[in-house]
Amino acid sequence: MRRIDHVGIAVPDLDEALAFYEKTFGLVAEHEEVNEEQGVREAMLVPADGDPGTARLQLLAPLRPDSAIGKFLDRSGPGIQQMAYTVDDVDETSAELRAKGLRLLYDAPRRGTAGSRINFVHPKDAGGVLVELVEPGGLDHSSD
Ligand code: MC0
Repeated sequence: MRRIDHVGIAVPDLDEALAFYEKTFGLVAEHEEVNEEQGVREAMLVPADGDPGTARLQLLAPLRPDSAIGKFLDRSGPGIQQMAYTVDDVDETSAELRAKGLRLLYDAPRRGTAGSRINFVHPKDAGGVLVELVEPGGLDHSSD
């Protein structure tokens, strides 16, 4: 693991949440995207004048009620849904974790934010936390 990549928060309404985080904590969106496969509209937030290498806050709003975020909101309400780590090679890290007996959700990595490659560790194998592994893609800004 390189660093904490982002903490993901499930929200019912992305625009409302963006306004709340900017007004309350001075966090602004550096990137917004719809990911149809994941069933989310999402935004990555950073402190307006913060350290460029800082971990991001990700706001995740559901595109459909039967999506991962839709189900999470239904069951738990808004709140922290995932903890994501930056990795150099998501295939390699997934293989290492599988060898330690953890269940990875996908056989092969899928597409995440900004062209990243992602996989997840099942929350039941990680102390009740949904862990995302992120291999940054070409649009990554966090090491600028
Ligand atoms: C479910 N559980 C969780 C949890 N979601 N525990 C902690 N954190 C979560 N986020 C618990 C349930 O309470 C339940 O516990 C048990 O896990 C099994 O639940 P389930 O009925 O199988 O729950 P489902 O159907 O909601 O599926 C959970 C699962 C799903 C993690 C498999 O959410 C999933 O596939 N997630 C990966 C994709 C994802 O999260 N996409 C959205 C972010 P009990 O004790 O009741 O048995 S997209 C994203 O993140 C991308 C854009 C990116 O960053 O690049």
